[in-house]
Amino acid sequence: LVAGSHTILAETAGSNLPLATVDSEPLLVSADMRDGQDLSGTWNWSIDPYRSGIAGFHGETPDRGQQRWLDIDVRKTMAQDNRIMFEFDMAHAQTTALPGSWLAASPELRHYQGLVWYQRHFDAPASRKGRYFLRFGAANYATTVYINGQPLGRHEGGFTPFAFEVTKQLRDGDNQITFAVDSQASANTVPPTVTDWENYGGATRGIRLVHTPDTYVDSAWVRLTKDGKLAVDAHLDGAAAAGQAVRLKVAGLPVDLTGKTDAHGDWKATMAAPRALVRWSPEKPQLYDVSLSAGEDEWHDRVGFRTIERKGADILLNGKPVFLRGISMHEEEISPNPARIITPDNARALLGEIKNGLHGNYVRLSHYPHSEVMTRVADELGLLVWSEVPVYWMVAWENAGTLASARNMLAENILRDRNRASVVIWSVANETPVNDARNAFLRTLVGDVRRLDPTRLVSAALLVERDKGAAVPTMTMADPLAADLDVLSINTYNGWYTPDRLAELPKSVWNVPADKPLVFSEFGADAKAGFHSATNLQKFSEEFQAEYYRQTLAMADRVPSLRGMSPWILKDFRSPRRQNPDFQMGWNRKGLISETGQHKQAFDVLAGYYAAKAEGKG
Ligand code: GCB
Repeated sequence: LVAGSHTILAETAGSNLPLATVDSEPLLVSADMRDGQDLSGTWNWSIDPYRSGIAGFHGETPDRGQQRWLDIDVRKTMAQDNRIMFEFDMAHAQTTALPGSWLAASPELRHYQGLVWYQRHFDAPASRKGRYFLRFGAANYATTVYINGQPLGRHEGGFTPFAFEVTKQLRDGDNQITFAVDSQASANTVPPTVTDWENYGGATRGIRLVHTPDTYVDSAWVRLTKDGKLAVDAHLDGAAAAGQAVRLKVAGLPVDLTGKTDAHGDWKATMAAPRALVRWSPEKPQLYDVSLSAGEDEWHDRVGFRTIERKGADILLNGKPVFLRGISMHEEEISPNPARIITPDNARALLGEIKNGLHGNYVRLSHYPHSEVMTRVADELGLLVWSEVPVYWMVAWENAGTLASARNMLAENILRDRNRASVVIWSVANETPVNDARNAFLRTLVGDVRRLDPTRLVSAALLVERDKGAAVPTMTMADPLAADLDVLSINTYNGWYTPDRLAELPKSVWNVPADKPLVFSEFGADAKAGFHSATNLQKFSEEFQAEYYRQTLAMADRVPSLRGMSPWILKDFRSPRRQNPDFQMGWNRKGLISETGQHKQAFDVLAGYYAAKAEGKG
């Protein structure tokens, strides 16, 4: 799927184990709709700051003997034989609940970046047939997984799913999973060490034992094409994958498409979309139960059907121009102590503020792929989605391993979410510096998007050049990557990070290509909820932020090719960069709501603007 080999990031311990990528791992598309055993709940954990469980004192990979602590009763063994000694004993280590980052789980881990071991036991299903896969929704950043003491493999990247087949390794009765997850970023990781959000280490999304028949549908993509056809692409895995009879049905519609897989287990088919099909849109987020039967397997998903296109400067949803009334959002629940736990309720609380509170139709899920729960809830509520990979600020543009990692996470994200009607834009980067190595890196990612999913729009949040001599704020899009993108996206902070007077902002001049849609992918100002400064409009006051929004929205109204915006940001979020003791205390305060959900004045400014736009008055 991703051409070229994956160079393993050298600094990751245990790097002789196979790396799970889209080319080597099962994809298990729509795994959340499959039978399985939820392995959430109580796990034992132990920190390992020197990574001594995963590498010897000269950096060598430990042999089985050294790692016997993974699956024996350490206490009993040491009591019986005084020649034996282990420094890990996971069965007697402290416990925590997964999923969720360790940062929020224990005060002693609040600022811990490094390796943590997790272990739990579970009973395998009594009469087993078919295949079993251990699937992680995401673990941040580098994960090494063992079952019953045996290594399964590794994964890199903190925001996309991965799975290992464990059919042969499962034993009757008690089984045990151990994994080591290392959150430490480096100059070569994606993202690297410096960002503006909390690096939530750990297994932040669900862990499940997924069950399938011997031959199963590993990936399926069902969609409406621009020329009005229902299309399916599927891939089967297993001994009976080739020449298998397959059948696609859509509940409530006269769709019954049959065929046979080819010698590789692939099936592609199209049919005219039924007249009765109701297209998915934010106004009517119609979803259909889709099933694909193939031998013993029946693959399920809930899918919306819509088209998305660019025509000149317009974005067309189902053939009609749409203005993206959005906001940006991190994957962080509303809570005084978030742990990046996205349950359906947490996702609905966040996205509901956008849909119902702000009168929005769009969300930028920044700066990395969010939980699959989030994009499912976006489908259900009717919010268009910008989905992004964490190629953020300064990445090791010249490092082949870094590029391989970025390509793999982009592919994992696209393959996971291609069936989500909500997702309309894939973004490949945020605020990256223009230079040849970066341009080549990002063009490779744009090419990957076009190959894996030519049906959606491609973008990247870009920076503009500021004309220093001009009398009014004058910005020019000078990034050569603009030519490669469908949607031009600009992050702007004039009036917050620049000394521009807010009243001057509406006079701004934007020199951007007129023939492509432009979105303001970010603009924003910090405000501490409850801090007021009505007369002087001091920075960090709610009044300053509200006035900043009024003036920036007035500016936006004067940009002819503007087709949407996702101001920064829905909710205050944890960021180690933000240490002002009066206002920030470790939180980026650009939220329109506080971390506990309190609305600031600017929320109503944006809500009023979007309400007018939604009624066609804006
Ligand atoms: C940006 C970044 C975003 C930051 C934001 C800020 O341009 O894209 O990640 O959090 O500015 O608050 O400075």
